[in-house]
Amino acid sequence: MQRTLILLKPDAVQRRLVGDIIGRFERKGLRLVGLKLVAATRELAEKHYAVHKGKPFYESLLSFLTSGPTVALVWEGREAVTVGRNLMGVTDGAKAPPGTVRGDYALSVQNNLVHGSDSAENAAIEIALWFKTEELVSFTATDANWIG
Ligand code: D4T
Repeated sequence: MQRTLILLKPDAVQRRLVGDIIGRFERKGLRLVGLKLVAATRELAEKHYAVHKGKPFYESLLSFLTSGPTVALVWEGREAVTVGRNLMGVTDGAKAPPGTVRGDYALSVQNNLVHGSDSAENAAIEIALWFKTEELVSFTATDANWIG
């Protein structure tokens, strides 16, 4: 069983796509164990995107992530990291295949609606960055035998 951090970035909230995107993760069978609306501070955005510090798009990326509310989600399930990345599609919305969030709704590289952890190790770090332990609620899904 794995957990992943998924962010619905400010463009997803502004474009009223929150319900649609959450629905995709729910219907796939992942369990929602954390959910909140966050006005990301510069400090939080810097920590989240620390790996990109120094890159040409870094400042613009920070401005984007701090420009409005972000929905932070933690999903749990089998291969949750890979499943999350597959539901999102590749970074560049223009190249993401139809059927994925970015493939269906994004054209941009920066304004690509969602973030998803890229490894179980990074998921643990990112979840700790966005959530306090007591904000995560683990539960047994009543349909677990059907979904696996
Ligand atoms: P995130 O981290 O948001 O899930 O996106 P990806 O994992 O798909 O992509 P990434 O880490 O390579 O990039 C993080 C973030 O930076 C934006 N970006 C990226 C950008 O604005 N310009 C660029 O040239 C690149 C490569 C998009 C996502």
